[in-house]
Parts: sequence; structure tokens; C-alpha cells
Amino acid sequence: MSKIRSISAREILSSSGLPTLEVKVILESGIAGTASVPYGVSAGTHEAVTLFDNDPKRFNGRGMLKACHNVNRIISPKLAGKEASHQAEIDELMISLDGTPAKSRLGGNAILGVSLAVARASALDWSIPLYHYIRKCYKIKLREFVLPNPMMVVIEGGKHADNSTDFQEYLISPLMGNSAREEIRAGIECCWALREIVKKKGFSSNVGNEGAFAPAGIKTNEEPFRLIAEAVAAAGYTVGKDIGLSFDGACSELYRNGKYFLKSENRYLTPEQMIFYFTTWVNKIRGLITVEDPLHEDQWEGWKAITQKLGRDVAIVGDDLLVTNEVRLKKAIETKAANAILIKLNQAGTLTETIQTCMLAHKNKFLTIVSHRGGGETNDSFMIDLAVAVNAGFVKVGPTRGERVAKYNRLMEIEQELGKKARVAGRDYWPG
Ligand code: 2PG
Ligand code: MG
Repeated sequence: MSKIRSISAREILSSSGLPTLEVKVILESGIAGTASVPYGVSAGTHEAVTLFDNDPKRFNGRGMLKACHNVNRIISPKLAGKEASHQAEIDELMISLDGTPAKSRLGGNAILGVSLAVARASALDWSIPLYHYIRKCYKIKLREFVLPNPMMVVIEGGKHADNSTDFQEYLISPLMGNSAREEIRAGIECCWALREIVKKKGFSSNVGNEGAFAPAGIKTNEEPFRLIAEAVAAAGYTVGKDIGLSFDGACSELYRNGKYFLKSENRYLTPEQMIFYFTTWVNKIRGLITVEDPLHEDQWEGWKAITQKLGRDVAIVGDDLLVTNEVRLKKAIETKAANAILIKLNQAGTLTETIQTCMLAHKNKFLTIVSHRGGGETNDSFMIDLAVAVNAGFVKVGPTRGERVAKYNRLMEIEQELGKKARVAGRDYWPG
């Protein structure tokens, strides 16, 4: 047990080159914990607010000095002297200090940075791994450790890459269940095979925000599935057996006056037409296991309809719809508007709210996928410890770029540490 001595924040650079913040918490025992905070580029409207400086003279307005100031001058004096392991109390205190529904006064980024750094300092103080600490701290009653499968973004478009597909992400998930290390290897081998195929077809093999290929000039929104299937086979694996496929439509980004604009097809689709569009995909694309954000973040009726129609064949994942928010998740459970949730720490803004959302999802048999952010990531791998602590089904991240592979390297480290005490999820969540 140790009390908080001091908390400080500083502006650091994120993977986009633009700032984010890093928070350091020092305990009275002398132990220090640091954490940094990512942010999204296709962020949902209902997320906790990322507070930017909006000072056009610095980083095009994207500085984080205000958020740092809020940590150093407002949060730090209030938390000094508090018991660091009382995480829920600390988070609660910051929520009330902020006093707004979306943490817009102090900034979700400022609050989350403190929340995660406190947890990390306390885990170090207890001399136990972070994932273990999270379980103990929140009294999470899960008997075993089931490690998440990797879910790798291999082709990206939408807001994450210029002149690529309308939809944001096409993903692969190795599901062999042998080990996280072997699943990661399989995923990376498929990526390298895809690189050759992308090049052979005359597309650029440069990678976008999330470390995935972003083939400019790709002809249709369906083409990536063909390229991926070819790559998986070339790498010696089988789609639908070893490898599951996913996509993230990020469809709030395509929504204009009640319709969805598919630029590459030069047409507007109604919500009903979008559901039909994705139904044909689910029916014909072999190995599809999850469909993320197929509709706008506030189109609850459409979500109900698509979940009813396709929810037995694939997991319907709410990202912008649910924004790691317990209240929105409750609504989705009650109205059957999704059957899976994407979890992003910075959407919630505190560790406590994130854990509560994960446990509610777990209780209601929603698949949980813990995710990186596309805007600015950092080398912090907290999301992996979180995923292991709550037995998430998947971690969506990568596959390349330093800030992404840091996550997979942490997952392999944890697997080695847990040895026989852990298994990997494998096909636990295979639809049907
Ligand atoms: C998503 C994410 C991460 P962003 O939509 O799932 O891949 O993108 O962080 O830009 O919201
Ligand atoms: Mg998404």
C-alpha cells in the first residue's frame, strides 16, 4: 500500500508526429509509473473528449499543453496523498472534478493518463504484473487466463488512408489456438504474402496510419477480400479454418443527410441498402467473423435490424456506436443492437469505466475486442494488459510500425510469463 506523492504530465509526440501526453505518477514508496494516451482519427461523437489546445500557432492547434496543465495544476493537487490502489475512488474523484458528461473540461486524455499511470505505479508497488494487478484491484472473478487472438488490420482505407477503399479496415485473425506467439507469426506471414500480391498487382506497398497496406486506386470495396484470401493461401494457411476475416466500415464517416456515400462506387445508399450490401458480403465472403460499425453511430434501429439479420453468422461489433460506454452498452444489450463491443481506453476516459464496460459485456456474452487507435498511438502497451485481465477475445492492432508491434511484443511476453497458466482464445468465438 502506498500513497500518491506527485503527478506530472508532459507533451510527447504520438505516432502521427502530433502531440499527445504522458503522465508520471510517483508514490511515497518512491515507485513511479508512467502511461501515455492515444487518440483516434475517426473518433466517435460520443467518446470522452480529447482536449487539444486549439492554438493555431502550435502543431496546427493540436498541442496538448492544456491537458498537461490540467493534470499538473488541477488533478495532481487533489490526488496527492490518496492511496494509489484505491483506483475506483481515484477515477471517481477525477470524474466529479471534471463534472461534464464527456470529460470535456479537464479532457478525457488528461484524466485517462492519470488513471493508467496510477494503476501502473500501484502494480509496480505490489510487484505484480499489470494484468494481474487489474484483476486483483477490480476483484475480477475469472478463473483462467484466456489470451486474446490477434486481429491485424492488413488493408486500410476510409479516413486512415487516401484514395483507398471507402471502408476503413480489412482485418485478419489467426485462430489456430496453438499460442499467441504462433498466431502472431501466422498473421505476419500473411501480411508479407499480401505485400508481394499488392506489389504484383501494381499497387503501392506503403503502409498507412495503422501499419496496414493502403493500395491507392483499388477498384472496389470488395477487392481487398480477394487479395487477402490470395495472400493467406500463399502463406500456407486457409481462410475460414486458420484465419478469420473482419472489416470495419467506420460508416459514421460515410454518412451524409441520411445516406451513406460510397465514393469509389459513386453512389448513395439508404440504411436498408447498406444492410443488404453487407448481407451479400456475409453470405459470400468465406471466413468472415466480425463486422464493425456497419452503420452510423446513432442509427439504433438499423443496428437492431442488422444484428437480427446477421448476428448468428458474424459478430456485429459496436465501436462508434458503443464508445466503451456502459450506458450505451446497456442500451445495445436491451435492444439487441449488437453482439460485440470494441474497447478503447480513451473512449471511456478512465480505467474503472473501461473495466465496468468489459465486465458488463462479459456477463451478457458480448464478444470484446480491445483496440488500438488510428490517429496517434504511442509505445504504451497498457491495452494488452487490459485485454489479458478481462479475457478479451481479440486485440485489434497492427500489424507493423513500432507503436503497433509494441503491443504484440507485450502479448508474447505475457504468454511466456504465464506459461501453462494461460491458453489462447483460438476458435472460442467462431460464429455459430
Ligand atoms: C477504429 C479505430 C482503430 P480510430 O475505428 O476502430 O482502428 O480507428 O482510432 O481512428 O477511431
Ligand atoms: Mg472502428
